[in-house]
Amino acid sequence: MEFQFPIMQIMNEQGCIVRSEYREQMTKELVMTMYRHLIRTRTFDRKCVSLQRQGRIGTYVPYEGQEACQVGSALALCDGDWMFPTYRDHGAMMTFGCSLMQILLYWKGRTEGCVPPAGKKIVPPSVPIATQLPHAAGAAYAEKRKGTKNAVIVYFGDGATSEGDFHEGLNFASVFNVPVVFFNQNNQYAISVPITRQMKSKTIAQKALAYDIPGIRIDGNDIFAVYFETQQALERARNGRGPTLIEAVTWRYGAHTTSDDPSKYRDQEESKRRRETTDPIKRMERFMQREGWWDEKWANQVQEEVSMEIEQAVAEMERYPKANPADMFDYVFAQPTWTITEQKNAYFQWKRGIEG
Ligand SMILES: Cc1ncc(C[n+]2csc(CCOP(=O)(O)OP(=O)(O)O)c2C)c(N)n1
Ligand SMILES: [Mg+2]
Repeated sequence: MEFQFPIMQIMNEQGCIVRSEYREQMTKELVMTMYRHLIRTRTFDRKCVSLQRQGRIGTYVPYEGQEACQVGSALALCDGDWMFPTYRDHGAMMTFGCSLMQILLYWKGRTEGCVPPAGKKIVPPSVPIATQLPHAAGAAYAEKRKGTKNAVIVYFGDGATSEGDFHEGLNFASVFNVPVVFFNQNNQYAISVPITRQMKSKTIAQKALAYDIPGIRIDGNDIFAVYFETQQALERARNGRGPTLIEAVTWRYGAHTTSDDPSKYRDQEESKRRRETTDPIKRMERFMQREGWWDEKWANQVQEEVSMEIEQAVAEMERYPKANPADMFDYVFAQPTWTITEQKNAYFQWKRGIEG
């Protein structure tokens, strides 16, 4: 059976608008806000890779190349909405209001990095693949029962759609008709496994058919397609019209994590070529140039401002009080198991030994 899910674009690779019905909503103000967030997220990501290489944070998960997915979708949210991110979605988290210092603390391995900012419902990143989808469906169900207009967005990768939790999350959301947007970033790899080796379906969007919910396939490097489609999905959710599955087709330029070497499983030329052709930031710059909105001086100033903000956050993270090693054991269960107590005692015995 053939399912037709063409990739929807609003702006093509050359920065031309191909869906004129959206043109009026693309104000200069919105475009400048989007551009600032794109530069901020990319600069932060590069800084984090460098901090990891210097041993100043732990293992890090880069998202470079996927900024339009994360910025565009996060900007479409309202203050009272929920965000359920994965380990690769701190670009979305910072755009929605999580501080850079908080995100740095997380990558430093600190539990404090998981505390959501005041007034924002940003759940700590899920590392176990797809577990956040049923949680998101549950949070959306709670909002529905409370009778609010709040919606939920949940992020996940292409690999996550091969997990049972993906199907359970979509099924619950569909059956209970709850206000959730399932936002898939199809970066075409689950670590080293290309999408063609983990599913026979040609698209992820078509999986929505099984749950009788809208499935939309968009160009994830086109920030306008991401922003407007997410906004419409959220709107449907708020108006009692249930969940949507969005497949945003994208590409990660770098490694899966800082412990991965992508040259072992894919041709590096592909990422190099994509940087020149489909890059979400270059595309936005081409659009701004076409509109006559491009201002080199302003762009330099944006870069300077975000770099300064990032440097300040790094300094703040490095001044943060040292972690208490007992935290590693105390926050696993509400009541510690005997194995954890044994490990804790062994650790402190060893520590006393080396400290004399
Ligand atoms: C339940 C579970 N199984 C396996 C892993 C190991 N693992 C970490 S990331 C990953 C790949 C996920 O790929 P995808 O969903 O496409 O997300 P991406 O990393 O590409 O953003 C795997 C298998 C895990 N974290 N959790
Ligand atoms: Mg993936």
